[in-house]
Amino acid sequence: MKLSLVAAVVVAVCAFAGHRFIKLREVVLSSREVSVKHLPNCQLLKNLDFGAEDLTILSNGLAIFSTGLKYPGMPSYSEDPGKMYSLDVLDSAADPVEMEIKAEAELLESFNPHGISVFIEEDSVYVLVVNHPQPRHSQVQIFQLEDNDLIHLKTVTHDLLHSVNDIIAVGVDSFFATNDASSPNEFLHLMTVLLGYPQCTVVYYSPAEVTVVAAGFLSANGINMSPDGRMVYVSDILDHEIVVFQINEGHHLTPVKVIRIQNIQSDRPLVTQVFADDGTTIIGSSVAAPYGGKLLIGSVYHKALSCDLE
Ligand SMILES: [Ca+2]
Ligand SMILES: [Ca+2]
Repeated sequence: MKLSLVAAVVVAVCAFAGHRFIKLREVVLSSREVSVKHLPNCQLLKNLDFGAEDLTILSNGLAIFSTGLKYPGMPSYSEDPGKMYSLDVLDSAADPVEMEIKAEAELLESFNPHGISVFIEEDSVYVLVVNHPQPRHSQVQIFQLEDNDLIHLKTVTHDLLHSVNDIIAVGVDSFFATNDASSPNEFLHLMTVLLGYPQCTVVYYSPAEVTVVAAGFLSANGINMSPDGRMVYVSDILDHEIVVFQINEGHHLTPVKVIRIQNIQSDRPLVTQVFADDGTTIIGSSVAAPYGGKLLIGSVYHKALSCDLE
């Protein structure tokens, strides 16, 4: 009797492990083959040699890049602190220019920028930057843009903002933020991924209120907002989906749609693929933004690319 119980437990554990193994292969897209699809006139952007994990383009055509991210488990080819660059997308002859950051030495020396977002109020442009001064430590730095300089205004930290990847600003110092790990403890987060137990969150932050507004992501990464400010889009990079949320009162998010990105290499993909590369031109792309017929593509630790959208 005891023996059959042990055998049943062993079979159940093996079945679960097998199921998780197959699921994990799906999560990491282990069997995917990338077929190259290029756009016309793609050019690597000068000066961006250590990644441009995130970028955003203002309505006047000024693109802002966060570069030089050092992230646990990812390659990094520069020991220097991260930098911010800008590029006038409307000037086809222009190259990205380093932005001068006016801040205390401590921030400059440990600057490790990740996701970025811009908020415009009257004539002032505010740039909000996720920063990791140490591994697995997150803060949001708020700057004001003046000419090509970033004037430091404020540092935001909070226990709920523990593994921030990206933000979307809704005020000078209020934003939605994604956590790409369920915990700053690497082991605990890894267990949630291995067990398929989605625990990552989206947090709303304002000086008056900080709250989890959406949860249940395996790894919440990019976040953006519809132009009318009513919808928020969150990409879950391990679940291969984009969840569309409606913003409700109190900034709570109600899911309205999940866009599963599947069959992306087939003739009938559910999303339109405009660019794909096998790593020959750009490795590990993390962000893309269109402007005036151009598409800018950034990467976690490699280069950045400017292409014509057909
Ligand atoms: Ca962003
Ligand atoms: Ca990201």
